[in-house]
Amino acid sequence: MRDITAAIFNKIRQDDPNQAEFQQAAQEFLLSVDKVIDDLPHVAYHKILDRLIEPERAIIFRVPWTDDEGTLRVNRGFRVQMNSALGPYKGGLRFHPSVNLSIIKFLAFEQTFKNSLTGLMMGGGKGGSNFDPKGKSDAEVMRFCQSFMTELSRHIGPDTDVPAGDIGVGGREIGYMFGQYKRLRNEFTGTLTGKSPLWGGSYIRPEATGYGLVYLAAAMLQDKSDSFEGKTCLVSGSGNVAQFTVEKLNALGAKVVTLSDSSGCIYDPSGIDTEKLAFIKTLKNVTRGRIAAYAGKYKEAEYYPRTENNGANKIWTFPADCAFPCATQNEIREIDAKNLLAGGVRLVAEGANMPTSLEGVDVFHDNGILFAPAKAANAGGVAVSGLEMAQNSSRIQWTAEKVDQQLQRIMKGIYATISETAERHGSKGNLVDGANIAGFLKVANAMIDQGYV
Ligand code: NDP
Ligand code: 2IT
Repeated sequence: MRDITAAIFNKIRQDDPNQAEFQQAAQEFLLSVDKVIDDLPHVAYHKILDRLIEPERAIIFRVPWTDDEGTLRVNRGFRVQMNSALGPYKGGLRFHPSVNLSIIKFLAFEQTFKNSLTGLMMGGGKGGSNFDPKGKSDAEVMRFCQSFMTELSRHIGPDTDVPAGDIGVGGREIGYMFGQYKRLRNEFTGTLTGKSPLWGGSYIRPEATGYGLVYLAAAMLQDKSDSFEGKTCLVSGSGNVAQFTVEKLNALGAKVVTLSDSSGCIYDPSGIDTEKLAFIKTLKNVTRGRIAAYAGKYKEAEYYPRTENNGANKIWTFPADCAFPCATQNEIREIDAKNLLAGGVRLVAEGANMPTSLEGVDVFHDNGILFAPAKAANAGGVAVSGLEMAQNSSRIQWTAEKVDQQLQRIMKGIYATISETAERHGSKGNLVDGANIAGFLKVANAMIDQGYV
């Protein structure tokens, strides 16, 4: 790295030595920016990197709630308002026991550049809690969401900060949080996205991340005069992003043979068709069961409980053409990337945020794999959130067809932007560089225009 980028990275390591995930996201970003920084003396002059790595605001708060036995429980809540150069802070809320400041900061940092790539006017933010929704009753989830929103409501608003869903936060949680926000503020505004289309949500928002991921990957294939027809695909996770990734891959003629959750994965060589996907949606969204039940119902499928098999993740060992990690960060490490190559994979597109380690990404780049990084590939979700904000501001609702058309336009535009940017800066085919540089330049120029704030 050049002196200026190395100094920033060292500062992060010194100031926040325990924030491994934030360091990883920042390192990946800085390695790309390093390739252009010599041509951007004004960016150095205005100390853009020094300012970008520091959240505009980070809020940490206590969330007390009562379980069904009447016992008081206490969780920790977070909202990191990373950057508002391009619009109100925008980004999801994650409820998962692993949530800490490092994870929320890395997600808010990524979100800033992802939102920039969508072309919509949104800054970057992220929040959440170490609350674990698994095994909790609806009433417990509601009381938690109400307590969480009671504090969060002081910091958000339709022109200030607009949260949405992420891991552990779907339509149910957004509904409870919206209800509490409305009650506290006595106003019905678009302060959260991912609402039900019955009361202010956008059509296609639930589908948007998975559909958008496949639209972007299809554009990559089209560039090589190829398509999804007849391709075998690995998808990890089994939540919101994974489900609609499978749905769109099936629609485009591909065959999906895997899904997973934190307990293990299933391999179904005959393909997860529409009927089987409907079973997954009920299992995960309604009865909130485990993926192992799939192999109980469909005898052609095998279930593999999660084990630490030399550090390798079983799901990436099956033969396929394409892989879509849609569960969580660092689910593809170096050994997994090598396993994917050995299994014949030629395209990897990230549905989850930072699912591939830096070493894993190097394996893909060194071997000419078509690789789409998260901040471009999964931007469809937040893009339709931006369209939900636009619909809320004008108090109208667009048809599903109109939103889907806009989503396709945005994802094709993102692919064009990042591939052209990579080529222009001497990194042809390296979409990590393309996404980081394109996302960064827009935020940097906006920050310069707005002075030292
Ligand atoms: P969901 O909660 O709907 O699903 C998450 C899935 O990932 C579940 O199958 C879950 O398994 C699995 N998972 C979660 N944590 C872990 C873990 N530590 N180890 C292994 N498996 C895990 O979340 P989403 O589908 O919304 O999110 C998935 C990914 O996509 C995340 O990285 C998120 O940040 C990203 N994303 C989401 C967007 C959205 O619009 N929702 C937009 C852009 C990105 P289990 O049930 O066992 O926990
Ligand atoms: O990571 C993400 O982009 C999301 N979880 C969606 C954010 C949003 O505001 O819709």
